[in-house]
Amino acid sequence: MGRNLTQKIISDHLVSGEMTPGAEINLRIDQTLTQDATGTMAYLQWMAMGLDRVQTELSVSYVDHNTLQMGFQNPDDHQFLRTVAARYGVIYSPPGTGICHQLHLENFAKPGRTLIGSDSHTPTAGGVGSLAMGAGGLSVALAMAGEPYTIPMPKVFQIVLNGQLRDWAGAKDIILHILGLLSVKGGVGAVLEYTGPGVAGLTVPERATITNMGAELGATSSVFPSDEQTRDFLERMGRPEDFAPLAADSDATYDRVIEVDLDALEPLAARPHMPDLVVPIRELDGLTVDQVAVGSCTNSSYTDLKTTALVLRDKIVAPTTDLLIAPGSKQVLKLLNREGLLEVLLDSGARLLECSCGPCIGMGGSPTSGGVSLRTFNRNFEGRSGTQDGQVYLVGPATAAHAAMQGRITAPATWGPAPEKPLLPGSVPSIKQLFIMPPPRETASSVEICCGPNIVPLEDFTALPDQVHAQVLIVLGDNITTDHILPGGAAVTALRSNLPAISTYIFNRVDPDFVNRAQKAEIGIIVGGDNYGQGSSREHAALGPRHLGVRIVLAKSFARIHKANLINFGILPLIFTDPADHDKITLGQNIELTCASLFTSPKTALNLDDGSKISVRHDLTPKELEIIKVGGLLNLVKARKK
Ligand code: MIC
Ligand code: SF4
Repeated sequence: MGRNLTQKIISDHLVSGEMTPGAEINLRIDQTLTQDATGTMAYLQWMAMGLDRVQTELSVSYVDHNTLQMGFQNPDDHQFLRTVAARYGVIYSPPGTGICHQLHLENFAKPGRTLIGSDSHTPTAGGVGSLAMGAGGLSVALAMAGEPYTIPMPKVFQIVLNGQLRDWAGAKDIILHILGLLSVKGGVGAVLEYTGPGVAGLTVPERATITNMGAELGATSSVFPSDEQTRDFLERMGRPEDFAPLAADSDATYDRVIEVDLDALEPLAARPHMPDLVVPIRELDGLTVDQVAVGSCTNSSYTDLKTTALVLRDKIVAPTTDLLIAPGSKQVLKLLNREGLLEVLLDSGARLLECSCGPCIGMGGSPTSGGVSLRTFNRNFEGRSGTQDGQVYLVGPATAAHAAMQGRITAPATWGPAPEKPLLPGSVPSIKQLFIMPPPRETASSVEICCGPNIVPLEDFTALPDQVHAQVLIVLGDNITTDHILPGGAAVTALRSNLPAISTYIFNRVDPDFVNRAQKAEIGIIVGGDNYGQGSSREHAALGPRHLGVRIVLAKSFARIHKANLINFGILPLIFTDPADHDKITLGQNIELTCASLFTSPKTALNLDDGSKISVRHDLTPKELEIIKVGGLLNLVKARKK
């Protein structure tokens, strides 16, 4: 029987396990990436493993999230990351070089390779046919140690693209359309594999926009075949030797088939405050726009910024609107400069930001109180922009540029004829010299690792007691994001290397009394709804609660990366047997659980202090149970080394 592309890459990298959806598989990982906000923790964990040199084909440490350097904490992090990279054989990308996913796509991603990254948008590399997945920092550290990466074998959804994009519709509208169809949890447990006649017409930057936002569907990964577009892109990037053709067999089968008619697509937006609240732009006609931001790992390629520039050529941004532009990499910036487009953007009144994540994670660029912000980004969760009541709409670059010019959203029918699709120029400037290559193994051992005072080694975590008496610390609804659990923004993100300090921010935007309650209770339990922990890969959303004594999260269902992070740090993810029981639990209630029973049966009962019982279950593998029992994966790794 024919195989789809996902199955081919998985079987090429399968170390053990059965390729049956849901069964545990272990994959050999070729490449890893980290970014600064998750990287310090990842490398602290790597160092705790006591190894000498990374074992992967390629590992890169990018600094792109927090580059503000307000105070010593953040530059100390960068210095730590630079010295760790040199010491252990990792390539270092200094602050200002660009956003990890854009840089990885341009410089390192290869068709058919596996990549895990301590960032949820790592699947961007699926645009060149890598099987790329977001993971917690500890999982990435283990992959750097040469350990296989464990995931449940994903289902594979075939997304058949028919026809071609027309008028002002762009790649962002394809993925927004799919988000509208499937919802923010519609991709959980699946890889989205793109096929069909519409694929050939999409360039790699367009494909990368689509695979990037597969993360918003909760998908394990998203992947495009490697074809003539891929060859063309890799040639322009100066690395033709990295091309390899790759496609599904013609008789491949899939777990689900979703057809998308590209001819019928029009510019779309995701309304506040979820990426799946998708509406046509024409329905937002007339909405006043206070801020427009173009950039992020979703839409910061040269072609995205060229689209923006073509709309703004000889035009001026509306006086009531602030236009921010963050190019995805220095290569993009150099190209814009070389092609005369930087001048177009600057002359229009756009503000040029550093090549970094910037406003996407609240590093400056927050909108006004209650202000409407149109962003070419991938997440519009409440408060993520840094303005709690900011109204963030996710759009493509063409919509963003028109709104910046008009100061309001206008119907695409009034925009006039769309320009020809922008393409990368034939020759592209290299920025390879900006990556700091690690010294050879023989000299690397003499590199001194600089560890500033805000960098606190990870504490030891205790094993799970057989019997847990816990207090309900918070009861939450569906789709709680990791931004709810631990906000981004400059002030909080500067503390990513200091667990005791950052833990004081857990749930602070949702319930400012949470930390206080958690500190008083000896052991805590968090109660969530469906898709608990969607969004980022930040381990701190598991580590913080663990530091505050949380040992159980009971939810209707979990997002993949966050669930793995909970397990990695010894927090038990339990599921309601009957989701309706969620409403029976109240804040402050005490519960009792015989954890020992979970090791013999996946079902058990929670005893509530009003005398009632609630049936709960887990879907953990024997290995995951063992990790939780000993108090976390690092404990297990250390125990095995002894
Ligand atoms: C995000 O987009 O939410 C982030 C910031 O890139 C996170 C990582 C982090 O919190 O450091 C992600 O997507 O994993
Ligand atoms: Fe950076 Fe935003 Fe992309 Fe996260 S989603 S990696 S914060 S640009």
